[in-house]
Amino acid sequence: MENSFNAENKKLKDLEKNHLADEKGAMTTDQGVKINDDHNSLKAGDRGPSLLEDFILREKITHFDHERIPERIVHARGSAAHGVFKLTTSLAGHTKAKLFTEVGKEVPVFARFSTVAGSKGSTDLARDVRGFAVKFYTEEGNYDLVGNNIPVFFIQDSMNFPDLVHAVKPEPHNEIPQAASAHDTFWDFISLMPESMHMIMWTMSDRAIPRSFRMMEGFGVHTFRFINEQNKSTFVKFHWKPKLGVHSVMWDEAQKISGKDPDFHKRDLWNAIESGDFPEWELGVQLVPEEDEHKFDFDLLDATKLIPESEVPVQLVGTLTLNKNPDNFFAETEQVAFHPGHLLPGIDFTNDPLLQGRLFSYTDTQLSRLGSPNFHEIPINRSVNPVRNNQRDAHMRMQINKGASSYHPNTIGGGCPYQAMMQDGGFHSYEERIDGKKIRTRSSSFMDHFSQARLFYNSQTKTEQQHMINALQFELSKVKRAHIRENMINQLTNVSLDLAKEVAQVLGVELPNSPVAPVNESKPADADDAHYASVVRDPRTTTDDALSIIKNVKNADKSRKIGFISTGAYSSDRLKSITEKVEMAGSKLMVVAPTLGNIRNSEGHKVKVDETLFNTASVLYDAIIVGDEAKSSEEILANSKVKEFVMDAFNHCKPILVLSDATTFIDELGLPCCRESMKSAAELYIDTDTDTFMASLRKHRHWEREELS
Ligand code: HDE
Repeated sequence: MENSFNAENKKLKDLEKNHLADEKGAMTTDQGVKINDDHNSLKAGDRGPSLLEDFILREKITHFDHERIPERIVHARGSAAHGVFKLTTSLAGHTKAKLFTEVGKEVPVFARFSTVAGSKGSTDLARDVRGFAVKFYTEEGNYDLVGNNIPVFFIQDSMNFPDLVHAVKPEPHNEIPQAASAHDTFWDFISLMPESMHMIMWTMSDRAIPRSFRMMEGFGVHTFRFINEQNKSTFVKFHWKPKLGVHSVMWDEAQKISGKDPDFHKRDLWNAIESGDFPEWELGVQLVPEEDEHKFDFDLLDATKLIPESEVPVQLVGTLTLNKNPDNFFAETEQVAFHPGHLLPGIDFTNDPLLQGRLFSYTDTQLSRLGSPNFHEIPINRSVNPVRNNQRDAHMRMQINKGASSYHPNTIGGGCPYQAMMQDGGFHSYEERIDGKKIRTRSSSFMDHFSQARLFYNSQTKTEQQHMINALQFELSKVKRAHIRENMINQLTNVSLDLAKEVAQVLGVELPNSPVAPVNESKPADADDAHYASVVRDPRTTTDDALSIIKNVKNADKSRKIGFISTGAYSSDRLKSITEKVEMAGSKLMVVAPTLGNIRNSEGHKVKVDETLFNTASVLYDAIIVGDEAKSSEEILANSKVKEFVMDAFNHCKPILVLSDATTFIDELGLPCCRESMKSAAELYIDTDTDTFMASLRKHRHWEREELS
């Protein structure tokens, strides 16, 4: 059997090779017949009607007519890359999965990042959760870790998922708005689902507008199980930690990027990999011994909760490196089929009711999206371990199964394929003891909806809290129905009265003096009233620094795009030394000038222009260098595009290096915050020398600037 599979596989590979070779040769029909004329249909006379017998035209148009497949219901817009995973620390004590025990072995992977709400052609910079799905092609079979860049989810039970998605997608009557949660149906649903408040805190934070896929964390979200050789189980939560650190953009910036370059994240990932700047993440695990299942003040099975890193530290155990872009977007990124149920021996599910629903959904959706139960035969979905079973036929079957038996048990096929013993790697579900009534309810251990929302809000810096307030003000002010805005303010009072107050004041909603029980708060039938009230409205304010982006800034000077804005002439000595420093840090300097081609420096040498002031924008750079020793500040800022560049960079708190006379430059800029009392460059966080500029870059942003105006 194995030989026949390998032979088939080889045949397919040869076919693929031939196919590729053919692209360099003569054009053919799908049947391999060489085409002599691909520009004119067959007609009766040179001005006559086209003929039905034109099989070449019919084949071309029929194929074209069927080119699209349904986009994913959620996570439709995505970008992906190939890479490798390498384990650095064995988890053999906890799991028998070779992926997590064979240190140093390179396992091929395919990772896809996505936005959730928008269609395939929507913008990358929507305020949204990002999908972070990784397929590991291991020798024991495919393993998919299908996670997000936020460690919790909106809902606790899969029963609510279609409603959540209907609510966030464009409204059904007019299909507006695209890729945005700022509309009535989303907030109506959220205002009636108190359990969503923790996730809402995350989506209203800067986590929902990442600077790059390469600069976001990933989380498995659910609690999974590891099973070791002795069949002992350990609970596990998975984390991806980006080596470039976690960085985000600002909301105003995100909206502008959406117009200037809706493919910003897609392009960023593609270009980084093409230039050999391979993105990397460390895989982390939080391990909880089975005996400790109930030691937390939340339920490990509740996907709206995380395990604070301050309670269970994340152990780093391996590295993911993405090192190759796909050859074909459709064949790979579009057709890849992830599934949280693609598991390996040594890894198992828990009874998280959100996860349990997903186990059904992902195969089901592939059947309608990819059209056949044979989707595992599409090259990107194939297991590297040979597939042998008695599943047969169906649409688009590629494998040519040989022999007379397609059932088990059999004698005709010599009993093959046979069932693998557990000790030979046969998958064996964890023998969890289950003893319960068949019941349609929510466990009372799932009832605390606000403690972790508060934990998240309280763990943020003032700047981050302000961004969350601004986000809620923006989103909720887009809601037309006043009662939805009111319901939302009531929800927020349970997270923080201060937060609720700040948001309420721009919504024209009156703020209650104390937390208000949200509409539709569902108290589990078995919960005691007093206990329920104390848990749900628990005023504790704990913090965990791991939840803040700003408290953990690192490597912000790496892999950045810095715009050198030129109006024509500058001192080459200065540029050379800046370029050297920027490149040494691992970033890139791009020359932006009024026209493409070359500009001349002050010594008359030609310098290549990368982008023009008209085809790019400040929001597409991480930092800018502007000014010119050969020109006055007045001359430089007379160009309105340059002024716009600087103003945006200033407002988005980006590092700015000014090479000309800074005082006049600032004066000419006419920053609103400095009109009355002229501020110095340092007070405005504008740099005038390269070293301070490089230090600014390492901070990512000068958030202090937000407080100037
Ligand atoms: Fe998904 N989800 N999901 N999801 N999800 C899909 O599967 C679903 C959930 C996630 O790059 C779909 O192939 C249900 C949580 C990612 O191809 C669909 C529920 C998390 C991706 C589906 C959830 C995710 C998907 C759409 C609640 C984080 C993109 C197309 C019970 C842990 C994978 C597809 C890719 C995609 C269903 C909740 C992550 C419809 C029913 C929680 C990253 O099957």
